[in-house]
Amino acid sequence: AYPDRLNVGVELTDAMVEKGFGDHTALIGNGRRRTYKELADWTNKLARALVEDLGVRPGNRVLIRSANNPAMVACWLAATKAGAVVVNTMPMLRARELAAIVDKAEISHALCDTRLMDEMTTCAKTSDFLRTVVGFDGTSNHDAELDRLALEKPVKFDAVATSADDVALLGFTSGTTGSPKATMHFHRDLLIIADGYAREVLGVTPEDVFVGSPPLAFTFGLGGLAVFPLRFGAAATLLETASPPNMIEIIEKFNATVCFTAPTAYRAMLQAMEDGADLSSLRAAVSAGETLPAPVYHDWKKKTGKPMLDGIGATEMLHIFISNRFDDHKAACTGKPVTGYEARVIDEDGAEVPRGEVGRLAVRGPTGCRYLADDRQKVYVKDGWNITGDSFSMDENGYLHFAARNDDMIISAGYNIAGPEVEAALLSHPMVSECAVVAAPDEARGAIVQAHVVLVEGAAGDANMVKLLQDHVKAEIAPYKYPRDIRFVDELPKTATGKIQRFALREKT
Ligand code: 3SK
Repeated sequence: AYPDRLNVGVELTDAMVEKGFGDHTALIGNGRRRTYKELADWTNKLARALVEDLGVRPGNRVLIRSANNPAMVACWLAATKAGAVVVNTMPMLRARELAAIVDKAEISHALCDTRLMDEMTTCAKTSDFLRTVVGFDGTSNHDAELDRLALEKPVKFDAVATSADDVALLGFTSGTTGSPKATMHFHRDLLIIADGYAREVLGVTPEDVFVGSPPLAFTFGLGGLAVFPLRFGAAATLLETASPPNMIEIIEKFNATVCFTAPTAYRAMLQAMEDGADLSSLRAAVSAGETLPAPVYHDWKKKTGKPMLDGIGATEMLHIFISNRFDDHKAACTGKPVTGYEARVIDEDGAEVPRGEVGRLAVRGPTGCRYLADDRQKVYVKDGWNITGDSFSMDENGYLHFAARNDDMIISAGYNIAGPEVEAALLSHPMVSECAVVAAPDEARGAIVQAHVVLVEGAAGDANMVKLLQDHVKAEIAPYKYPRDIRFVDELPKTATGKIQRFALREKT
């Protein structure tokens, strides 16, 4: 039960000070530590600057562009207090990708780490919606325009008394097609995921210290590295570059207790433990974003004596809705629904399949999919059930087991990459006549982007061409999406009606 009027920005800051957490550490990052009181004051000053100087009004859509750092969290909370609907975005996005988001979400204001301004200003030149772009100092030196505007403001701000079911956040997901979809989440939803998954499954306490790799721009990261710690008076450590060595350094230095990352990073941490890394402070290792290989689960248990908690979430559902528990976990198993959620495994007609058989995973619960102005809503939500893009089976005891991803999404080292978007980038090169992109299994990354390319006549499919095309994709779209494996072929397998048969390429890999 939540009050009708609720602002999640206030709940995670001023309300925590009122509850007595003012002196507790809230955020650690970029060499600084901030208490809940400091965070409340900082976000109130920023919110004043947004409203009084930049004209942010309730319901305005505000984009934030930054790597994971305390300033990004402060900007998110400040814009939320001002009643804005926030879109958090990743630093890797190029102007074209930002423009698609700006247009879809009708963004009026963009708050951008000054180190990432170039692509933002390029994007602003092409947008009819974007009125204001303002820089903030992601290094926490408070040395940018937004910081200067905030500096002289009083530390009190009358936050907008939003309704619990006002939209607070637009989570973008590129889905299978590469054309971005925005999922709308309410102020209340952000508390539900904390009071559900984080409380019930993780048992978060004020003594916890969080660390992890998912970008705050994804709901996985925003929940795991900001909402969950701040809801319970715990501390969040934020890393701009969350490589396994950097995470290990933070775990050792701050005795981190809860880690959110993908299996690829846990594999590297296991290796580092062999070389002396001390991860004994971790009480909860959450694995999500890609399926947890059984050997990683077993090795972790053997080395640490604690379980690794595999779970599945989705931007559409906001966060993790099926998970293992500390006292109920097994290998190659995603666990059971988080309290409040229900899961079914269904066939094409929506009928439940027999236990043990693979079908489509359908879930419903207190959070769920609401796409912003998108016909794909009808496909994702049927009769109140969210039809995820995953195939699962449910065993006799109600445990869910992942089988496959239904769509063309490639999950590589925790990143979701839409195959068609990479194809579009490749096709924009004059030497490429046709192409198809699929996921190829990979030891280290789980999967990699593999491109099958037909070149224009006379072009040579050699190592130089591989490099040329890889560089081209990196310049067109976020570099992590580039095809690590390129194969030159004479023709692509197609149906009689000319559709490329990607499954035939997958079978070859
Ligand atoms: O698994 C995911 O991709 C995910 C997405 C959003 C929130 C949480 C998770 C684990």
